[in-house]
Amino acid sequence: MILKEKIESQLPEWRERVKKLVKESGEVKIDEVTIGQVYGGMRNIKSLVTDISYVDPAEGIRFRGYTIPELLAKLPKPAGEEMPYVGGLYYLLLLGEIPTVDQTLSVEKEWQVRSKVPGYVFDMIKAMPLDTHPMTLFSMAVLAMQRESLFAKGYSEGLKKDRYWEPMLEDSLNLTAKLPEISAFIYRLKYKEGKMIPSDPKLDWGANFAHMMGVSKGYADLSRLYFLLHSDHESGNVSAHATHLVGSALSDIYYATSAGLNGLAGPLHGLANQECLGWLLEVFEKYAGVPGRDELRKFAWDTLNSGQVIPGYGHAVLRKTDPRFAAQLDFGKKHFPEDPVFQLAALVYEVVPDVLIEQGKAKDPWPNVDAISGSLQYHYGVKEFDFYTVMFGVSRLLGVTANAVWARALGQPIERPKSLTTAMLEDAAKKAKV
Ligand code: NMX
Ligand code: MLT
Repeated sequence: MILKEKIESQLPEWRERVKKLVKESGEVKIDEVTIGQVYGGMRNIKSLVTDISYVDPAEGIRFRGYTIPELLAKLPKPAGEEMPYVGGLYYLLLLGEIPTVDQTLSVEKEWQVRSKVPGYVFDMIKAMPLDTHPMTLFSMAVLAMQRESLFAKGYSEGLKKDRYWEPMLEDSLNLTAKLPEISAFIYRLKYKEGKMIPSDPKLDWGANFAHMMGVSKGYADLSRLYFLLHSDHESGNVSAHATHLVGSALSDIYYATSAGLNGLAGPLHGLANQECLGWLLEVFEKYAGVPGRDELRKFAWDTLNSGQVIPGYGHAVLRKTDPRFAAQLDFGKKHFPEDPVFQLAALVYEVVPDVLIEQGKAKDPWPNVDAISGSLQYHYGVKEFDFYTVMFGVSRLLGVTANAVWARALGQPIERPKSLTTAMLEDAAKKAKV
């Protein structure tokens, strides 16, 4: 398999590079930690490492060194389509190289042959109450497949540590291959009376998701874009960090990614995209359509004054418009500029940053990825917004599994930061003042 062969050939150099760095420069300081950071969600403490993506506060995400516009231009695309194959993105995330068409198709093929979802997963989902949140069903489905883990099997049979990454890669491919069908199954079960659309093996991973969702033409391109944009955002975000933390205990990919999905389900993280559309629709309903700027300003202030956040705005790292937001804005402007909910999301972008600046609390008044994604889904008729975080999860598992393979390959240790008591911090504060 090309992914395995290529990782195998890259590994000696990577292992040597990391070993040398730690041996020769392990004591070099890269950061200092303040009391504010310890009490403030560890914001901006430089304590994690990943080579798969990097978020620059002023520029936004680069995947393996490439910006989003670069990736949209360079990654291979299905004939006649606008957005790249997701298989090509996964190749890039895992290997750091832009693939050729053949290399891209080899990942798509790997996924296709591994795509059969065990029947017990569907039985379990069907056995749950219908009002269970789709993220709960999705995370349970991933966890249920833990019995399939080749890493867990290899570990229990005494696999050598330097080979751990191999079953981790197998598990990652086996898991990611099944995500389109599992997620579309949850959607159709909950919202389309359980009428399933069988998978079409002729379609690429992203288009097959769109097909199984039962959504019209154009949605395959949006799905591929969505899966690319949400895949990775360096390693400190809740879903990536939770996955890494759990994986660091040598828990397998199913345990680790299910944990990551549970973090993604929080309203300050992935669930914000469902809340964003809810907020937009509240505005829409109140003003019976797209309001004027002053009305929108007032609505935003009312939200803030009632103690709520404006979903989709602000970010822990970014200090400018999220380029993932910009890519989706461009998509909407190109394909459906007249759509009123999309127009509202675009108008919010013109009005809300000034409101947040005036309020003076949010460090980043600009939109993040979630501020607009729901309005694009809504346009294609995917209006059940509590499903949106599942799509975020499908995409995020691409990034976190690629990270997990490399964490094993480089033998990253169990995570265990140190905690202090408040009295110790008070003591440190007193000493600092002397
Ligand atoms: N609306 C209102 N207040 C805000 C917003 C916002 N959109 N963003 C930040 N603030 C407030 C924040 O609640 C905090 O208030 P307080 O001091 O009273 O606790 C203050 O501004 C300072 O927060 P920041 O340091 O700017 O933000 P932080 O890094 O703590 O949190 C987010 C980042 C993203 C959690 C925060 O901006 C937020 O809650 N945004 C809305 C929810 C959202 O869009 N989440 C999606 C994140 C992206 N994702 O895909 O996961
Ligand atoms: C993400 O994509 O995970 C979000 O933007 C949150 C983050 O990066 O902190």
